[in-house]
Amino acid sequence: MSEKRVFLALGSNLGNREQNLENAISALEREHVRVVKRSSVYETEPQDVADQPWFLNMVAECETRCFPLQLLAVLLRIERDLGRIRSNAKRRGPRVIDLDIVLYGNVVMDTPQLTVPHPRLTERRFVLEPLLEIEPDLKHPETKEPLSRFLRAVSSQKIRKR
Ligand code: A4P
Ligand code: MG
Repeated sequence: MSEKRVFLALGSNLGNREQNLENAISALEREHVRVVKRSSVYETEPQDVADQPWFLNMVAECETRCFPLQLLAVLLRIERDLGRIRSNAKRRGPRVIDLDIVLYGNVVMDTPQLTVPHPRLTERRFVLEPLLEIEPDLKHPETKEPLSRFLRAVSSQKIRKR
């Protein structure tokens, strides 16, 4: 299988957030997910969750030979290795590291384990802004709309470049 271009969103709002992002990037490289571009790191107001510390978020453009579900398994393993604890009580709780597949080439899929593009991509400034920082002309693979079109609607969400 040829190399696929994927965009991953990284987030952390627990512990040494900066270090957690760095550790995740190093772990990806060890797993043959080659990071070709990385956005700035942004400090971002929590969305859709109450009473949580602000996040550090960034997006990494990567090349990999992993199929989508293989890539997801790699991400879940890295989250676990970096000390993310999953429990029902803590769903959507503060996390050491969250790794999401934002885009996987032009793949569109919706299965119980994995939805690509990420279903909340267009509603989240903390994903859109770093994504468009590294690839300003990206289009939604399903609708072909320029992703930049969605920025205006999320402009009230507070984020700042580090
Ligand atoms: N899953 C499905 N699609 C994907 C995908 N494209 N990428 C499944 C990654 N995973 C995907 O994820 C639960 C399951 O989603 C995975 O096991 C996988 O099978 P999770 O990371 O355990 O769940 P979560 O993150 O606690 O909940 P959820 O609903 O996925 O939340 P989100 O959407 O990830 O949001 N605010 C700021 N400022 N910055 C943030 O980073 N993050 C969240 C979490 C909320 N608010 C935030 C931030
Ligand atoms: Mg996640």
